[in-house]
Amino acid sequence: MATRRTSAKTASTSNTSKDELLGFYREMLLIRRFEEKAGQLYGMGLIGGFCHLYIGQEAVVVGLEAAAEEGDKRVTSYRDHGHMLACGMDPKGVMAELTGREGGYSKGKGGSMHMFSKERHFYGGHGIVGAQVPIGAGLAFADKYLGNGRVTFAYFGDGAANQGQVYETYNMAQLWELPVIFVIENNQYAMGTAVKRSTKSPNLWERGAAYGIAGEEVDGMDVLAVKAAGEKAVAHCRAGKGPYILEVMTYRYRGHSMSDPAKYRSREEVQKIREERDAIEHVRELILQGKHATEDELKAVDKEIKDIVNEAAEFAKESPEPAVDELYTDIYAELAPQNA
Ligand SMILES: Cc1ncc(C[n+]2csc(CCOP(=O)(O)OP(=O)(O)O)c2C)c(N)n1
Ligand SMILES: [Mg+2]
Repeated sequence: MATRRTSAKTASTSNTSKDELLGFYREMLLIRRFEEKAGQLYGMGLIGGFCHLYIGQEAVVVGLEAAAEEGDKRVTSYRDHGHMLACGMDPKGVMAELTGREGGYSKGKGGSMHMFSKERHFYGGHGIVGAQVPIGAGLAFADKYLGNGRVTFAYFGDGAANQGQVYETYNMAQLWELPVIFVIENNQYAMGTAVKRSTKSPNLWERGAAYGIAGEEVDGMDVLAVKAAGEKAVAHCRAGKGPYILEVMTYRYRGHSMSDPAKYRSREEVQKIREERDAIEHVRELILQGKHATEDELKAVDKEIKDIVNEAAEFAKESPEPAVDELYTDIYAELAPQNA
């Protein structure tokens, strides 16, 4: 069994290019600005219910999407806006869903935690902690059955990693050698509970060893390291070697959800990570140091991203609320007649 710990602290920058670095910068910035805007719209009362922002964790999805190929699948928790943007879903449709409007991905009936895209192979958006993990294995089971070479990314948090269904899934996934990458987004907290208060064993990825599942820890604030680890995991799955676990060490800058007063950690703790470890700043420095772009060129990218996000917010505000008779649609699946 090949469990091993790679402190992929800083993946070599020699394996990257100007285009890739600028692409990472753009994609991570899109998520951050989108989430900041969602926070504003929430504050204005335009978004209701729960809203869990992804700010701070951008390098996780952007790095892993760079390792994915067309047709690969992804499924995640309620902290899902970043995953949707990173896999190519339209910011307008995501924002309109957040505001509960007809133009949203679930016609305004799902909200932040319940969006799907068949076209982009995004399977939600799940509010029940850990529930997406067996669903991820199910998606991978279908792909293995069809023999189509696809891989599923099943994302979950450090808190979810203590859920029983995760371990039942590990067992089945390894038994059936399913092409699923279990991505533990270890952002150090489950609501207000720090990992060290909930978890005795320090390395969550190592728990896969009990099932013979290979895995490793990854620096989730370094998008190049995440991509490199993702490529390794994808190659493992596509070679038919079964599941793989990536424990991606990251940090969320905002509260658990918009209603979190965040009394369980100090402002200094958050500030220190923002200043010293920020994934977007890291890529920005690599771009400037490598002279891949000037400050002015990066400012132009910032402006372009701001415009995309503003357009998404305008679209979300202008889109009408769903009609009342939409209450009765999309409840039951349309079943195809059997043996008719
Ligand atoms: C089965 C279940 N138990 C409890 C909750 C309430 N709850 C929502 S999020 C959360 C914390 C999960 O933390 P983690 O898995 O680390 O994900 P993060 O929010 O940090 O992304 C809890 C306990 C829930 N939604 N579902
Ligand atoms: Mg967490």
